[in-house]
Amino acid sequence: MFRSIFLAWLCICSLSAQAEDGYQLWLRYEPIQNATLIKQYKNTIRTIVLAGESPTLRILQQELNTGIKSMLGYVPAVSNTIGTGTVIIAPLQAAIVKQISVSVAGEIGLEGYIIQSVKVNNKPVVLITGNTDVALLYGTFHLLRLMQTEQPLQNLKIQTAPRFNVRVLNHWDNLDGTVERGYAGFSLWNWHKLPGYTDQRYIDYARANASIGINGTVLTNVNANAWVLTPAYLQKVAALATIFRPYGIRVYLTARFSAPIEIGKLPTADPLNESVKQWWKDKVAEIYQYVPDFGGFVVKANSEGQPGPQNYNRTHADGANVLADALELHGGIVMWRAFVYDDKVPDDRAKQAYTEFKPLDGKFKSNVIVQVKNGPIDFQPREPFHPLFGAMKATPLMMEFQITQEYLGQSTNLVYLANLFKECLDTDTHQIGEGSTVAKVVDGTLTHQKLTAIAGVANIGTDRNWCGHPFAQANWYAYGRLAWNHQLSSTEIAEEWIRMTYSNQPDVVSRIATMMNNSWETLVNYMTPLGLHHIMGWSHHYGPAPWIKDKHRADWTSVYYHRADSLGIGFDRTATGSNAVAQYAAPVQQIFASRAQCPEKFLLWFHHVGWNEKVKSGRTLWAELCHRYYQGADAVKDLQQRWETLYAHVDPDRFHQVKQLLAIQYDEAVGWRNACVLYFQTFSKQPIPTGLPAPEKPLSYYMSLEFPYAPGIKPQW
Ligand code: BDP
Repeated sequence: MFRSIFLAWLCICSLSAQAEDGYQLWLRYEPIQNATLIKQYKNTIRTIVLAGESPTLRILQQELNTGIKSMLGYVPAVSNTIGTGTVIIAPLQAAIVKQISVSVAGEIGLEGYIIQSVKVNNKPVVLITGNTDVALLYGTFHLLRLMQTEQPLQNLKIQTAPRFNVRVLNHWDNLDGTVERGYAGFSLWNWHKLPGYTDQRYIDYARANASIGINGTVLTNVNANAWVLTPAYLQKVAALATIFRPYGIRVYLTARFSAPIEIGKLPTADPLNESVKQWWKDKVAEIYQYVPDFGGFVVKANSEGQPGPQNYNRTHADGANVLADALELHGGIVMWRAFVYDDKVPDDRAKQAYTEFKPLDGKFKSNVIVQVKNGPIDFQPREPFHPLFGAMKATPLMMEFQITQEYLGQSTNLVYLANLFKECLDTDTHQIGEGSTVAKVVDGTLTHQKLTAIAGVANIGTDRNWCGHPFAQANWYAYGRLAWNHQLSSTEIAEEWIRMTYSNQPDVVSRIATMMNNSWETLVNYMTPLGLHHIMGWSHHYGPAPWIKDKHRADWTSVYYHRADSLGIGFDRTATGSNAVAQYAAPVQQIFASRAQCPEKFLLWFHHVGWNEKVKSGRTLWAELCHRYYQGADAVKDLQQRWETLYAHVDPDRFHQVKQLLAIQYDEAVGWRNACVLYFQTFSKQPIPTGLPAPEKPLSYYMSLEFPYAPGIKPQW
């Protein structure tokens, strides 16, 4: 009897209480708890005066209604008269704004906005203004964010404009619905049901992106399929573009370089061939028929087996310029990737992009931007910045970060990537004297570039919570916020996100922020400490596999990168080795090349270090390596303990999800630690330092592990 009453009660509860499934992301608009703020907000937002009418403004109004209803319990009335507590939302050119004395400092462009507390007829009002409706939408999201994070709405004087013109997500989504390096389910784009059926998810996706200022989406994988450029697909692409447009989001596609052959039936894709040129012109004109504000192409050419201009003995510039020519007429751009390397080239992989692209500086058309990964190898847990940043002074370069955690624990590890993004952006390239940070290179200020862009490889899929791991949402969020303003600190961003996603309680915010802030360094320690890189599982990149060797491509093996031998470990990239350091500006070169000055986080990236050489801690390299691995795994235990203290402060659904994932992460961290320490021990021939517990299983056990279910693997049963 008692049991059935209890079950009935459970059922009612689960029906009435909305499950915290993560779908709302950071747009949860939880009711405000602080009584003083409730009063202040209610006084500040009584009515709305909205100048104009457009799909974007309708979205804006809807968002405001949803947010305020949910946070404060009412829908502000829309009015034509201005009184105390009016929020005026109107473009700078509107008559109503011209009457108000708004101070605009410098340019705010088409997307920047102003939020100001002003007086109109002596009545205190809040003004949100900008040059376009999308700017007003961004401003509205900002106002809502201030409330979500419980900030005062008094004396507002905000003016902000994005640091990059183009702020895109790169979806590595295949036309068959799979996602290359996707760990959150399948592709959002349902090519089968489009264009007739447009999923609510597309709208929610656009809304989430607009809330953080992302203004472009590259729908398809860089390993491109030419079919997306055919009319059958273009009408589907057009349906998505129509949904995204009022949110200020443009659609881009990846262009397969051999498309003129594959879908154009031409005998060649040689970029200097007249029929090929014409084919691209016609194709681009056709795309614009479907999508009048099409953003342009992303191209991966002559890399990892993709076709490209070099198949015809032409340069990357020749290739990019043909597409750029076709797009120029319509205002589109080409994002041409510098992620190129070839195992037939006998040089250090870390050097190849620079070697190929640096001589092409100044040879690209003005609507081409070269897309460079943050580091010279490939989205490793930690890399030094890519030497191309600052080196191509006459070419706009854009940043490519990977938000999806291909090499950083996929969707089982809690890793906050803003710290990684910031470390790279804040590094000084010294290319035009001191202060030439990577951020200044890519935001165009260093070399006065007009076209600026940033890309993040998306971590989004059909999983209910979008990103797989509840904390992976923070990486999407942080990417967007940094794309808008790279000067925000990673802590600031984490705290904003926590307040919107979990709680505004200061001690909860600080406890979760501490977990997030330590998470990246922790992962680096248990995976690739001291500058190690690319020692993960073959092809799926899951789990440790420093033993990989003798494969058809040396540059895809682990031994190529760690170079462990009886004397020591690490890749000598100084003048006695591959001399990759020479690709950096002199002051940076000097530091990286010096065994004493090289930051320890990059030690084994640049140096082959003897097992018994001393490092900064006073330990030998071998002892330090072991300590780092153990420290990393122990720090995951610490993350688990910290999460336990949040039990009463986090909803049960997400609490248990994260708890389970942290337990998996701990096992994985211990696995990494044991496998790597035991494997490197076969070279160092030294015991694991006293005090560190010996791995419970022998190396052979870790080497025998297989992961047929690792994401992206096609199992052979
Ligand atoms: C590598 C990924 C591969 C991508 C490639 C790229 O493993 O799937 O195609 O990057 O960025 O890290 O093109």
